[in-house]
Amino acid sequence: SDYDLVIRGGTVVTASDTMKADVGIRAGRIVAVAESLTNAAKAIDASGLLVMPGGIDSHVHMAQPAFGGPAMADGFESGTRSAIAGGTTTVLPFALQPRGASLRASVMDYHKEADGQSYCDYGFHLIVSDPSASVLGQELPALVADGYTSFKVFMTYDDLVLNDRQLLEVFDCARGCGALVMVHCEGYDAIRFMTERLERAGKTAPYYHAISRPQSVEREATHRAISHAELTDVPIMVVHVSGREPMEQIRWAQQRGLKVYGETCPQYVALTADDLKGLNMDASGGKYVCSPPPRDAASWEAIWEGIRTGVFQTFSSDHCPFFYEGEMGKLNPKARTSFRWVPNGIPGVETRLQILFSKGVVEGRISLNEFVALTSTNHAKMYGLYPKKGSIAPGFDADIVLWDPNRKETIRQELMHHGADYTPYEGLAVTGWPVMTLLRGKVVAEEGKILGALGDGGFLKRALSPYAVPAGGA
Ligand code: DUC
Ligand code: ZN
Ligand code: ZN
Ligand code: ZN
Repeated sequence: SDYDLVIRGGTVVTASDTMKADVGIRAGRIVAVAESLTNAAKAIDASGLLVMPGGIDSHVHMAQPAFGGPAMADGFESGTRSAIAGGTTTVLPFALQPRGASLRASVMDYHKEADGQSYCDYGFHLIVSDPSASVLGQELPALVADGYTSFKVFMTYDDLVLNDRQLLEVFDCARGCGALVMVHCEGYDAIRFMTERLERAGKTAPYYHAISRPQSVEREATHRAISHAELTDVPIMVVHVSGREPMEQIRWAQQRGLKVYGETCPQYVALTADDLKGLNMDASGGKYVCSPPPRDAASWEAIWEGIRTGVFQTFSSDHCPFFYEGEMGKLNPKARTSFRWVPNGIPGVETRLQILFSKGVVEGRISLNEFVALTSTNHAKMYGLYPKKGSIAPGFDADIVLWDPNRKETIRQELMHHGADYTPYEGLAVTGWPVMTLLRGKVVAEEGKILGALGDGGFLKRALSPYAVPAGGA
C-alpha cells in the first residue's frame, strides 16, 4: 500500500486554509493531502470532524521543584498523558537552573525525568536564575547550540529574580547566540511591598494574591523589559500576559518596530480575580492562585483584542499544577497563613484547546485558521520546530487532532488525565472537543482513553528561532 494510514473525509484546517481532504501518512509523516487517497493499509473515518495539527503547548511546567514549597502535581508521565488527552502532541516545559547550579546539570535532571517517560514529544526551554560569567560565557551558548534555543528569565520571585543589570547581560548573551528570550514581567519590589503591607493588615486570604500584584505591576515590568530589549537590540517574548495594560505596552513596542512578541493563556479569558475572592483559607480561592493573577471581564476583552489584532502570537496553557488538598496541597499549613506561601500556578494543558475553540471560534471571535495558528503553528515557528511540527502538509510529522466542533461538554475533574486533584475550569461549558490524537501517525488517545505508550514521546532538538534575529541583523 501507498500509505500506512489515511485519515478520510474530514475537514483539514491549517493556519492558512480549510479544505475537504484526505491525509496520507507514511512512516510517521504526512506524505499527501489530496481530495481522495486510496491504497492505504488502514483508514480512519473523519467525516464530520476537523483534522488539525496537534496542539503545541510552548509553556508548561512539569516535574519542576517549587522552592521550599510542595512538589508539582505533574511529572512527565501524568503531564504528557494529560496533554495527549487534550489534543496536544508537543510540549515545551522548562528546565530550571537553581541558583549556584550548572545550567547543563539542571537540563540533565529534566532529561532524567522526561526521557522514556513521556506520551508526547517535548523540548526544553531553560530558566536562567544565575547568570554567572561561566553560564553566559560558556554554558548557555553551548546549550543553545545543542537545541535548547530559548530560555526564560524572571523579574520577580526571591529564588529567580534578575536585577536590571543581569537582565541586560542575559539579553546581550541571547543576542550573541541567537536564543529567544521569554520574560516573566512582574516587578519584584512592588510585589514585595504590597505583600508585606497586606500581611500587616491581616489581609492574607488567596484573594489578596491578586491585590498584591495588580496590572500596573505587570505593566511596569513589561515596559522595563521592552526598554532593555530595545537597548540591547534583542527580540523578547512576553509570556502569560493578563490584561489590557501589559498588552498595550507590547502593542506600543510592536508599533515602534521592536521585535516584542506576546503570549496569553486560557486563565486570562476564562477566570477572574473574583474566583479568588471573599473566600477564606478553607474555601476554593486557592485553586486559582497563579501569576500573573486572572483579572476581570474587561481584561478578557482586552486579551481578545490582542489576539484578534496579532499582538499575541501564541496561546499557551502555562500548565503549572499543584495539589489543592492534602499534605502536598496549596492550602497546606504554611499556605493557610498567607497567600504568599501558596504556590503560583494552575493546571490547564488538557483544556487549552477546548477553551480557545469554544470562546474563540464558536463565539465568533477568531477563525478556525487563527485557532490553529494560536494553538500550534505559531508555537512551532516561534520556537524552532517549523516545518517539522505545526501544520498538515507533506513533510510534517503526522501529529494530528481529530476534533468534533459540535460536541458539547462540561469541563470537570473526572474527565482530566493530569495529576492534580482539581481543574480550575470545573463546570465550564464548552463546545468542541478532541476525539482522537495522533502522534507521528500513531493513535495515542481516543475519546479520553490513552492508547499510546509511555516513551512514545521523544526529545526535540530545536533550531534557532527565526523570530530571535535582532532587528539590526544577526
Ligand atoms: N510563572 C509561570 O510561568 N508559571 C507559573 C507561575 C509563574 O510565575
Ligand atoms: Zn549567548
Ligand atoms: Zn512566569
Ligand atoms: Zn509558566
